[in-house]
Amino acid sequence: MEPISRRRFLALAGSASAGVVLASCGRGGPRAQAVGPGGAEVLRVEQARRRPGAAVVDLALAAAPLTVDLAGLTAGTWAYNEAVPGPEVRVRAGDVLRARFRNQLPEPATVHWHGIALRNDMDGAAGVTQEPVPAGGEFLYEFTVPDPGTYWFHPHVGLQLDRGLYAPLIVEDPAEPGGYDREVTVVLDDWADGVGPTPEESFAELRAGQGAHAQHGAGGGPTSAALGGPGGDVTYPLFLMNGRPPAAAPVFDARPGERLRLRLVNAAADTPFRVALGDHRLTVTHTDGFPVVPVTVDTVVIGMSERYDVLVTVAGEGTFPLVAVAEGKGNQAVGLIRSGPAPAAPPAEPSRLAELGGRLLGLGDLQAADAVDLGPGQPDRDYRVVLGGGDEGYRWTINGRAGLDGDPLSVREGERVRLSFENRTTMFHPMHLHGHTFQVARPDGRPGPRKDSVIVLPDQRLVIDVVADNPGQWVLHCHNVFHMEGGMETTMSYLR
Ligand SMILES: [Cu+2]
Repeated sequence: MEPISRRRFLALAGSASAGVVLASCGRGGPRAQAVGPGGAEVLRVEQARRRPGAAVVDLALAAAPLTVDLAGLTAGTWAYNEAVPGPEVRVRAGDVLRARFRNQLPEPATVHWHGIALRNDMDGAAGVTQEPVPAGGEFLYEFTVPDPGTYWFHPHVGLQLDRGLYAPLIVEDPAEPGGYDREVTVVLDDWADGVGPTPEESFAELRAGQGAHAQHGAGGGPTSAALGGPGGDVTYPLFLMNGRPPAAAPVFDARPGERLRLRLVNAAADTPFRVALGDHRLTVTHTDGFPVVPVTVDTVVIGMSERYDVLVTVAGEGTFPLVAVAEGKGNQAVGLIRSGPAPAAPPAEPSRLAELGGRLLGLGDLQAADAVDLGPGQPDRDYRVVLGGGDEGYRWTINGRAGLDGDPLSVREGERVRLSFENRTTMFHPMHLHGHTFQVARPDGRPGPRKDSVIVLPDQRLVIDVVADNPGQWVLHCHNVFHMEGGMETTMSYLR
């Protein structure tokens, strides 16, 4: 089957009312058609998701320049609705989210609803599912939100995610089993905007071989044992929790003995975080929105774009540091859980928390809850996805090709598709598939977790299965935004 290049796709999508692209399937063979973002299949699946009488949640969302105060440092950035993070959006599973997006930035932008199994034409992937919204323009995103869990949204144009453009999207479960008294959303970010180089300057440095990557490429940079290599490529002056640096750490009030559900979101561009709570253990209940068999650990490393929901039982009265150390980098973001009449002062040296060196959650500790287990099955298609590059000119590749002009991974609706990642680079890559929640294969044969983003370690081979039940054109990419901009992206392309 002849692959469809992105440019050809866009050219043809614009001329076909249903967004359908024709691709010839070799001389004399049957013709295959790619399912366009607004294709009939996409609309059929959206119709099947939509329940009669579903609530519609309206959201006015503006992206615009903003000046923020970071504990006395004044920084210019770009943000949603004049806040970093942007507004926490809450809907219930089954609701329709209708977001009127106004782009008041000086350049084109989109909104990508990360992790949501939504209709393809609302995915916000610039150049794949829509043309970016021009400066001064508007776009109406309207889609059914099918699955409960912790999600987030951000732009899908260039390096914009590295600005302040991110916000949590919490999808409540109408059948929530509960088991906690209070929720706390914790959004982590690496920050240089307005106080360091722009994302474009950092990227140019990386391309020129002057960045952190060149240093660790020479063997002299910091590494993380948990990640088998460096934590990232860019040095950031600040790490933020809910938009605040450690000197203005956010305070989360609680009561002794309460059970808290912490919804941890890593919205950073280039930084994994190791999270721990002083004097507490963490019971992991969900990752990337989907439930797992609960497992209790001391600390978790969260790759870029991943989410972990953890339960903690507040030990008593006191102020407990919630620490997110930039893994392999060293600085940290900090918050405080305050219970009872304790002062909101951070204990000394939170980075020395014993929990940070305690039992670390491994991917192999996670098992899908029965309700979301795909079950055993032989794949209808099995693709190797070789992750390469990172050396000359900061070019990153999938199956030897950089960028969306490479061969897509063709699938058909209803198939079970296996992707076998092989990481041939010296860095970890948090690989993210749009529009689906895949299942990670465990070597022991037990059902691995359902996720939409998964860390693939250097030299690792990691296998995921995905049920192709959401037709369209879906980006598969590394969620280090510099790696993605350097070429580590492709598409999973539905054919009919
Ligand atoms: Cu990467």
